Amino acid sequence: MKTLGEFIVEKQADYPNAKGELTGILSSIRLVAKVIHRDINKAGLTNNIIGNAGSENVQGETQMKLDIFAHETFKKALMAREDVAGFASEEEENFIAFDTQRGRNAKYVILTDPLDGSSNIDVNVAVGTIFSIYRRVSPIGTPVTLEDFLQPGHRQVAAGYVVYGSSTMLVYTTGNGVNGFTYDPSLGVFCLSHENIQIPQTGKIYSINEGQYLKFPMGVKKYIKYCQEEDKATNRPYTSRYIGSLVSDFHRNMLKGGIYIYPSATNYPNGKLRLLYEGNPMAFLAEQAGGLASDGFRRILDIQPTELHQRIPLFIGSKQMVEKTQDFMQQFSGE
Ligand code: P6P
Repeated sequence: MKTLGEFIVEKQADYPNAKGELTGILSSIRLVAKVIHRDINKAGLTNNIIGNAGSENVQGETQMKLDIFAHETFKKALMAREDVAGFASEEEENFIAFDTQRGRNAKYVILTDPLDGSSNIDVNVAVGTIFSIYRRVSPIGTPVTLEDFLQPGHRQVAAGYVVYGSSTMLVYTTGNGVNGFTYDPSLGVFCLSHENIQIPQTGKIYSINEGQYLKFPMGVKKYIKYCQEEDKATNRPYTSRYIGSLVSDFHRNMLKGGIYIYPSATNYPNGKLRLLYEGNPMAFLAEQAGGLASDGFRRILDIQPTELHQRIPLFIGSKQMVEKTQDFMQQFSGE
């Protein structure tokens, strides 16, 4: 049994000039995952941390108490080690520069959705934490700038998620494949349980909120009907699974194959999900596992961000399934 800590140190040896900062960041994330795991698993017992906080985030979405708790936990863990120069979160309008001497001299910035799918907590459905790490582009020794966060996804140095489900798992990549670690609360360690995850090239599961069907572009409507047609040669009709939690739907598709789609819609002209701390990290993981992520036309990782919280349509999962959606989007574009 190999622990996450042993794995990180072992892999650091692959980067001779590494000074351990990325290792330090991953250790902070490991701690954050343990703390959030602990409190999510008590959510039903201690009412002071479930339900909404009576506030809204930058997107105008109601913040759940655990959203804010997860965000504050992440911020404190990063500030304690100062291995990052800056931090951006779904729960905070602007990025945070760690403007101390150690912070200014740090090489990396991190972006996170501290608790994705949090509206599901009160009904005991799995939720997740998503993170994305870049090397800063502004000069070392100065406070970070917005430019450090608005980098295309192909420049990520690491990305991952924690899924707080029937078990808590941390899944991440540093650009050399994807590995999954399952948390053993009795020992307080994450153990390597899913080495070198490879997403099947095709699958039988599609995840989309079909209740919004009438609002979707024609290409998406045509693809949904394609999934439902009878065709044994291509294993159709597919199975529809939609948990309402990106991390959970994506994690299942990573292991079993499948596609998750949150397209543009008349009520979400640019989609609902955010490019920087949902689309990009999941796209990095998908491609590292042999899958693909697109906005329906372009590779997610090639998109040049313009705003910290910008939204993006997301088609992500098994490579052949994402490519099929791109064919439909191309064929029916403009309809
Ligand atoms: P809808 C959760 O709010 C989230 O960002 C994803 O985790 C999830 O897949 C999606 O939104 C659900 O959105 O509009 O289908 O309820």
